[in-house]
Formats: sequence, structure tokens, C-alpha cells
Amino acid sequence: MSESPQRERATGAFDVAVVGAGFAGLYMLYRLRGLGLSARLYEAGGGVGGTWFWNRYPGARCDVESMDYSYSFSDELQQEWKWTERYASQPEILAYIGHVADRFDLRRDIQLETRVTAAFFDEATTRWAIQTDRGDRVSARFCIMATGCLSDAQVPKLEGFETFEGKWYHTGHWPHEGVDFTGQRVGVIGTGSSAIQSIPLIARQAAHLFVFQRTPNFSVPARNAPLDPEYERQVKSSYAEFRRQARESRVGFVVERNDQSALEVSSEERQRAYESRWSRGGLGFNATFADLLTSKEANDTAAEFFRAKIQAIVRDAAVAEMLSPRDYPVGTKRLCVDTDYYDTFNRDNVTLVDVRRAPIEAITRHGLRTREAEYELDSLVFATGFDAMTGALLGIDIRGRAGATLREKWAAGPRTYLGVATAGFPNLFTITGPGSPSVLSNMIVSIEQHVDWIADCLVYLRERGLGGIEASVDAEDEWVAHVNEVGHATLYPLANSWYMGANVPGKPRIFMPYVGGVGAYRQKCDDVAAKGYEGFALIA
Ligand code: FAD
Ligand code: N01
Repeated sequence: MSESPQRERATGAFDVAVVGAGFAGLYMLYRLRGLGLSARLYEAGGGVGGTWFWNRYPGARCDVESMDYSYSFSDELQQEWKWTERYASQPEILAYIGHVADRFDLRRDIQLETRVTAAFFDEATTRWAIQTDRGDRVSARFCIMATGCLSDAQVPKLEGFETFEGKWYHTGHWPHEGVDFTGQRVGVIGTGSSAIQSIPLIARQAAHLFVFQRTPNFSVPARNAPLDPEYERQVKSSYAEFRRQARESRVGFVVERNDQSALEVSSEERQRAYESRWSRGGLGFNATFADLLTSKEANDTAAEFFRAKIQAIVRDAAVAEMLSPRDYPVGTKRLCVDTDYYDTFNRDNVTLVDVRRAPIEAITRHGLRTREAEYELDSLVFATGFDAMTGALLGIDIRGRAGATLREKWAAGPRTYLGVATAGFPNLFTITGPGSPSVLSNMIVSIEQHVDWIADCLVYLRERGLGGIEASVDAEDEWVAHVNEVGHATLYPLANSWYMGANVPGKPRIFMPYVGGVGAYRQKCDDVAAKGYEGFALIA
């Protein structure tokens, strides 16, 4: 990317400060411009794109189809952009976001390579004071966090880490120039989505690849392919309707749903249904039956199907068994979508190491030691994920009324009203914050919905000459209880997932996203707005 960071320090006052230049921040900036509001956007990275700027590991790719995973706000944009594949690759998505930034002239209000370190609310002026690591000090009436749900990369604290003499990488901070593993002994720690995408490609390059697995994952084939021109033409000819259906759906894209229980059909019919989804590929697998995420018994039939597939693909029975998840239901950790993942374990140069049974004890000068063995490595790849949903927000020293910190308020888990605001922090918005559907959906749909809702809210306040808005404690308590209730009516809490905060030592175990569905959630947000922002206090 040929983006030279703008080095000018910002001072002074804006209507709005936005943090983060991913899909959320860029669209927010676009809307603010349209409203004639002054805005400054700060981005820690050296370019726009967020997730797609940072995650440049081999095989990085979307698992929501490209015709869905794109902005809908401009018909010209969606008509003119041409995706090349069913699932867009990271470089293509990054090119798309860059195109959006240029096409809508967004870059002039974006300050790159600038991390927001603090945001303090001043009750006397009803304004936020924003500080950055580059010395900026600005004030803004509104502060909008577009900091991302999966942007705070986690490298586990392992003894001896600093002594490692090889090279190490995190998938979420991949070098822009790429990495050549040719001839190397490479270790990958983790078997989540990032690992599952990168392992087959690293295996083709490395002399030997060791995969250090703590928990096996369920993964369905992507069946990626060049985008079918006929499908593209069909979608583009009715994009408005296509988008409407996505907005009203459960997950932000339309999947063929089946209202039947997995338990009400014969085992032959069930097998046919799973086979058909498996051969179509992708996340639609979750919708094979209506109760896969609510009935353990139903889910067991899907888990059994996966394990049989793994055993059919992987020739070594012991390795196949190690790759077979047995202690959490399908879909309760995000379902992975892969190209040749399981088959990669048939290669002679790939070794799967079970670090659940024999945990990693230390990183050494020349590799890694588990309780059972020592592995010599030239490079180590951490595919160890993120402090999801709250990490980036709590990485900023955010203080609301009476100097209360968000960190303290959320010490036992995030508390929000609708995932977009939190009591005690007036005029602060969190795009796709905890308590909203966000990571359980096609995130572009959820991002656009939040951004539009916030933009409408700002118009509402302006038209009435109001200085601000703040979630009430009662509305927030009710929402948190509702989010918990619907979450616990599903199987999600049964997994040690990042949805539950389980991947970060010491993080509270709370099911953070809202599982009530994108369409129903949108309706709820619209109702709140229609009732004069019910559950919020309006500030004169
Ligand atoms: P991000 O893209 O994460 O952008 C947030 C930005 O905020 C980052 O650039 C970060 O540097 C910046 N930032 C954070 N804190 C600060 C600070 N204090 N100061 C300044 N800047 C800050 N979602 C899907 O729906 N489908 C997919 O297929 C899919 N695939 C994914 C694949 C990967 C590898 C990952 C990691 C995530 C994927 N996601 C997917 C989720 C993805 O994060 C969202 O789809 C979307 O890109 C999020 O956009 P965002 O703008 O909300 O956040
Ligand atoms: O991260 P993860 P990710 N020792 O947290 C293991 C999106 N995404 O970057 O399960 C040993 O899922 C950890 O083990 P365990 C998508 O939403 C999408 O892969 O905690 N192992 C796990 O195996 C996704 O869900 C795509 O036992 C350790 C792995 O590291 C989200 O981003 C692609 C460990 C982390 O998996 C995050 O995915 C990529 C330790 N100390 C990402 N610490 C698409 O396909 C962690 N692990 C679209």
C-alpha cells in the first residue's frame, strides 16, 4: 500500500472523534461527512482496512461470500466493484477497502499510525477529551469506538519466549512483505480459523510443520471457486432486495434454513442433509437443522458427521482421532471454513502435537518444549487469536462520569445497552460492541446497521438542540439480562470459546455477543429510536 501516514498533530475541537479505520470506522466517517459534522478518525495501523490490513497470513480469506461481505450503502459502489472469487481473499478485501477510502475521499480525515490511548468525558462541557500516543489532544462532543471485535492480537505468555532465536509471527500482525518458510522447521500454535486457513499453505512451503493443538476444531470445506458470472449478474440485478433479505435474516446473509429438528428425520435423511451442506461448503452448514445450536442431542448428530468425515480424510487413525472434537458442540466455537485442512495431515512433513495432553512448558532458544518432548523450530507462528470484543476497548483508558473507568465498570464482564452504548459514558458509542450480534453475523451488515443507527441518533439530537445521550442503568440491566438469557438458551456457553472470554486467562466468563438474530435486533434498535430513544436519557 502506498499510504504515507499523515504526521500532522491534531488539536482543537471536532464534533466527533472516531477510533479505528476498518469497515466500521470508514463507513462512520462517510456518514458523518454526509451530515456535515466535523470528524477526526484515528487509526493505530499504517493503513486503512482494520482486520484486513493486519491479518495478511497465508490463506487469509473471508468465510462470508463476497457478494454478501461488502458495503451496501452505495449502489454505484456495489454495482461497479467486481469480486473475483466466491470468498474474497485478504488482498482483495484490502484493495476494496482502499478503493472505498479513495472513492469517497475519506483519507483526509484519517490520521494513521496513531493509537488513541485515553478518552475522558468532561461533565462540565459534555465533551470527550481524546489523547493519542503521538501527542494529539483533541476534544469532541461524541466519541465513536470502531476499534474492532477481533483486533487485539494475543500472544500467550510462555516461559522463555524472549530467548527464542528463531523468527516469530502472530497471524493478526503478519509482515507486509510476507514470509518465506522454504526449507524451515515451522511451528504453528493454535488450530482456530486463522491456523486452519494458514496451515495448508505453510505446510506446502516448510521443510517440516509442527501443529501444536490444544483443542481440535470443526471445519467445513469452503469450496472456494471463481465467482460465477451468472450469479454475480443475478445478485447485481436485484441487489437492493438481496441486501434487504440479509438485513432481516438471523446472521446477516441468507442461508437456506431448514425448520426441522435433526431428530425428527430418519438417519438416512439426516445424513443426506449433512452431505448436501458439506458438498456446498461454507457456514450454511450451521443451518442444516433448526436445533443444532439449541439441542445437544441434535448437535451430537452433526458432531458425529464431522468426526466421520475427518476419519475418512485423514489416513492415520490416531491423528484423525486427535483432530476430532469431542468436548463441545459444533458451532459453539466459530465453525471454521477451510481449503484442504484435514488432508494436510496426510503429508509426510506435517506433525500434529497434542498440547492439551502434554502442555507447552516453555519456548526455548531453539524451539519449544512440551511436557513430553522438545521441538527444534526455525519459525514460530502464533495463531492464538484475540482478546475479543472487549480487548481493544479496554486497551484505551476510557473514563466517563465522575472519572469512572470503563475497565472497572466491565471488570465482571461487559455491560451495554444494545451493545452500542454504556451507562455512565454519555455520547460514547461502540460499533458492534458486546451485547450486539456483531461476531455472530456477517459483520458488514451489523456494522452498517450500527453506523446508520448512530448517525440517525446524532441527527435526532441536533434537530432538537440536545447536547447528548446516555444509556440508563435500568435499560442496560434489562438488556444485559436479556442477552444472557437468550445466550444461555443455546449451546454456546458449553464451549471454552473467545465468545465466552475463555481464551484469555483471567477474563470473565460471559457470553458476549447477542444471539437473538440480526433482523430481530435491528427491529429492537429501530423501536428504541422510534420511541424517542427509549432507555436513554437525553442531555440538554
Ligand atoms: P477492525 O477491522 O478490527 O478495525 C478496527 C481498527 O481499529 C483496527 O485497524 C485497529 O488497529 C484500530 N484500533 C483499535 N484500537 C485502536 C486505538 N486505541 N487507537 C487507534 N486505532 C485503534 N467477519 C465476517 O463477517 N466474515 C468473515 O469472513 C470474517 N473473517 C475474518 C477473518 C479474520 C482473520 C479476522 C481476524 C476477522 C474476520 N471477521 C470476519 C471479523 C472482522 O473483524 C469484521 O468482519 C470486520 O472487518 C470488522 O471491522 P471493524 O471496522 O469493526 O474492526
Ligand atoms: O483465533 P481463535 P483465530 N497454548 O481464538 C489456541 C475470525 N476469523 O485467530 O481453543 C496453546 O479462534 C486456541 O486453543 P483453544 C473468526 O471469527 C475468521 O483463529 O483456546 N494453544 C485456538 O486453537 C475466528 O473465530 C476467519 O484451546 C493456544 C487458537 O489458539 C476469530 O477470527 C479466519 C494458546 C486460537 O483460535 C479468531 O480466530 C481467521 C496457548 N497458550 C479468523 N492460546 C475466516 O475464516 C491460544 N491457543 C473468515
